[in-house]
Amino acid sequence: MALVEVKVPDIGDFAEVAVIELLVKPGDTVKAEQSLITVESDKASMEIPSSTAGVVKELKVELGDKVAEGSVVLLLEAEGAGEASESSPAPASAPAAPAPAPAAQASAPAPQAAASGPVEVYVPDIGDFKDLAVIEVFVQPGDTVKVEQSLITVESDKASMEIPSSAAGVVKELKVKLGDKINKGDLLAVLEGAAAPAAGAPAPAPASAASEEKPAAASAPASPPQNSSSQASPSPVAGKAGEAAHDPTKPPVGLPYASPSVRKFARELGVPLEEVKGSGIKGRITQEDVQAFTKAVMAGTSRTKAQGVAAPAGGGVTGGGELSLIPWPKIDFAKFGPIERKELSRIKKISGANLLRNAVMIPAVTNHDDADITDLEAFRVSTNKENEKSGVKVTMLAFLIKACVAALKKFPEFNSSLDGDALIYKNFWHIGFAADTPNGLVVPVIKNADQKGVLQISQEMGELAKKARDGKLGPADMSGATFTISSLGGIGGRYFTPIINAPEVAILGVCRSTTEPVWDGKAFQPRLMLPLSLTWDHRVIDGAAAARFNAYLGQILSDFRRVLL
Ligand code: CAO
Repeated sequence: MALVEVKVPDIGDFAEVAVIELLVKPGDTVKAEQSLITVESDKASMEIPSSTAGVVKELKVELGDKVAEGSVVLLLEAEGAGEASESSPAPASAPAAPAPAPAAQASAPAPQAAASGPVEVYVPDIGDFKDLAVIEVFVQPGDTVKVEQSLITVESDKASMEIPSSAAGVVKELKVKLGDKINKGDLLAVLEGAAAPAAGAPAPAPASAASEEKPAAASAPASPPQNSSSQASPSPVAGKAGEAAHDPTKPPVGLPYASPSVRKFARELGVPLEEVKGSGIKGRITQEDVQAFTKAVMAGTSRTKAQGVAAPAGGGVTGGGELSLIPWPKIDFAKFGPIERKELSRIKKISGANLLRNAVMIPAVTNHDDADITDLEAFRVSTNKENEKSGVKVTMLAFLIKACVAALKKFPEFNSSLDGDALIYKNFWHIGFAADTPNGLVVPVIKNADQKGVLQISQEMGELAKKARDGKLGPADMSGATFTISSLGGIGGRYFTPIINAPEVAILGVCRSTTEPVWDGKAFQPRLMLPLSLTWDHRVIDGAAAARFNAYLGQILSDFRRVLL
């Protein structure tokens, strides 16, 4: 066993960065690449990993210390001498820090002076980072942006930062989408009527920097929470977060402020980071804070905003205490046959956390019913024949959206959301529809469906479904839904139990219609029947209202003229 000094690796042009988190202590066993400390500048936050595996002997830094490239972080009793040479800086695998990208060296292409034509915005110098994933897109074509306004957030497993615009203007074209991997010099956007600063692009800002005008996060496949820097002066680290530091009645102060790994941890648990109070330096949210928050919510002593109504004191999901579940089975499947391990897609990870929260937190019930769509289907087919040349195909889902709006207007509590002990009734009808994509489920939203005809809804749905499949949906396309429809009609099946897309309070599942013998009082008639599955939140809706909603929906679908009434 050799004693090695683990040093701060090449962190680009950062002269001094503050140690804001110690992730290990003497006696801990660490793996190579395991994060040891988190450092932060005004441009980015990043975790410094260990250059080698071993046992921590002595920490050489304290919270608040300023470190630079080559500073000794800790002494490690390395596993297997020779693996790491003493006193050597961290290997290339150590996180490269984003270079601060001073204006003069930033934008990859030639600097642009005040311009009247299109201006291209490129990814500035982000140090040695390669292939950073785009996790948030803040703007869309048509938006007006200012110089330095954040356009996207990028993230690796060790750092996160926001990439600002090098120019002001109107976004003509966005060249990146969620999930893309970007590198220095990549084209980000084309602006029109832009005036770029001659000096070039501003430096990437940390994701933690407070950014203005954030789009609302989509609900089901929500944009991952992002952190935010508190501008408060440093304060000593608070004690361990033993208790839930959460009060949903108080407005959040700033945006969540946490390291990339903590934000990832919160996302995996479906914890709304903006509701967690940080106990770290400058109010930074630590992993313990997220754990304490989760414990408190599960124990019923605290609640998230999405939960709305408080669980009775001491009466959590299991009626008191934590969810006393047995541990998840850990099985070595390779013992039974050949296996292959594949990471879940980003969309699956994010939507999975949301689905789990919604499934566990909402007392949901599903009513099944059938609607006679014989005449409606005949009308749809003839409309499509008449409109063949228009290129717009009218789908059953478009009729369903229109029918649901009528039902939501008649039963407004289905178009509401819980807010503590109150209901928010929404006087707008934005209908989400689940879309299956190669990367997972997303829920684009048809806005103001009450003001649109079936043809327009069909056209918009086609465009949104294509955007979804191409991975080009922005947060604005997926936010604001008041009710969701999940249609498996094009695939098959009879009935299913969809999970409510919180903070909505109901969702309609639709399966494949089949011709069935229906008794008309004298004889069986062949009728085309559409299976409906309505899942509803029992805190807001009761069984009778749900049965009435389905019955009314069935009436509309069997005679669509009722929509006019
Ligand atoms: N009964 C019978 N046939 C149906 C039907 C129904 N309820 N709904 C659609 N169809 C038919 C359509 O008419 C179309 O037939 P033609 O090609 O002959 O015209 C075919 O099925 C394919 O329809 P579609 O699925 O492409 O179109 P859509 O408007 O019904 O749905 C969309 C669009 C985006 C919702 C769909 O493609 C999709 O992604 N569905 C999956 C949603 C999902 O995964 N939900 C589960 C969520 S829980 O995990």
